Amino acid sequence: MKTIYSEQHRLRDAKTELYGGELVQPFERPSRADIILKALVESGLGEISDPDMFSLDPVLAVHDADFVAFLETVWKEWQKKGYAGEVIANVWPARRMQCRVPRDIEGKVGYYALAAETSISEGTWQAALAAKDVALTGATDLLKGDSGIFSLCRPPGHHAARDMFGGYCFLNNAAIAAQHLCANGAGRVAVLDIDFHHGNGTQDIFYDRDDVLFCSLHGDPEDAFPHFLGYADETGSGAGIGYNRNYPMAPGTQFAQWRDSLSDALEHIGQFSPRFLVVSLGVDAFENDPISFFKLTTDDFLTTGEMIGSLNIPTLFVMEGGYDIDEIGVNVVNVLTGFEG
Ligand code: SP5
Ligand code: ZN
Repeated sequence: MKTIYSEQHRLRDAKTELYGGELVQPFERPSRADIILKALVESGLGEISDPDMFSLDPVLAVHDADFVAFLETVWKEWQKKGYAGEVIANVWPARRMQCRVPRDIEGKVGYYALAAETSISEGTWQAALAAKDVALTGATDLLKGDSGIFSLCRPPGHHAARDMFGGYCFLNNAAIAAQHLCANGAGRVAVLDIDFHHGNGTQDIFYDRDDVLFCSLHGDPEDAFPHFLGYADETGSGAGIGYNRNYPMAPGTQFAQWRDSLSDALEHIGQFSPRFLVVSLGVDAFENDPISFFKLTTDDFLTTGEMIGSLNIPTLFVMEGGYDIDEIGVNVVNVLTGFEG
């Protein structure tokens, strides 16, 4: 399987994450991609290619133009204010307040943020642009006839909604790729999200559509980030009713139960019979992940890849989360190897 990878991911190197009331080194850091790349090379899974460059058009097909303009300019605007630190949201349009975009940059940050843990740093926008190129290059390869591609995106994307960043995500790489496949392949696309966290951004983007099926396996929002989306009764709206499926699971969930959810999701995807499958590939369901509570083992990721591969649908794997740096490489390689086998 071919991997698409860009060195530009290094430009996303924030110094701060708000965690437990402290500013800590972010869990989502450049070494994650280094370890994955190293494991891929050692596995001999396939060639590693640079991405092609794409315009903003495929981004604007899923994100609002004012949000994209905000991401592009926020660092400069923040600098202009003379702040010494990174961009962190500290106010929101909460219940019964005005949902208008304010003029002031601090107000804008709160308007477009869905969480405060994600600082915006110098270079974040450039890295996010490269990550969407990595995803779109993979999608283009699928359109050319490849049966499986790995887009090693960083920063991740699945929490980024039409007009919100957060959860370490800025542009929704998987949604941008899925929309590009829809627009150019003239067919239906399924998105399967196996990251530990609910793919709230992807759900938001496709919620009212019947040409994109979204299925997400994740920690119950009662107990896990993003807390305010991802319940089982969220099934879609309008034409999209029945085309959104959530599988929230409890703290301590082991593979026996997780694989039942995966089987159910794969059965629905099979019935939907999409032309392409996009997998939001997070490996934070791993037992040793520092911020998650599922108990999947390294071997379970191999089985997961095999199960996805048994669908026999051309598949784009898009990298999302996974924070146990030591094992992130082998866990990712296992999913891809299982898929190939
Ligand atoms: C792409 C992705 O995986 N984003 C995840 C963002 C999670 N950010 C909030 C983390 C809050 C962690 N609280 C967990 C406490 C564990 N003891
Ligand atoms: Zn995650």
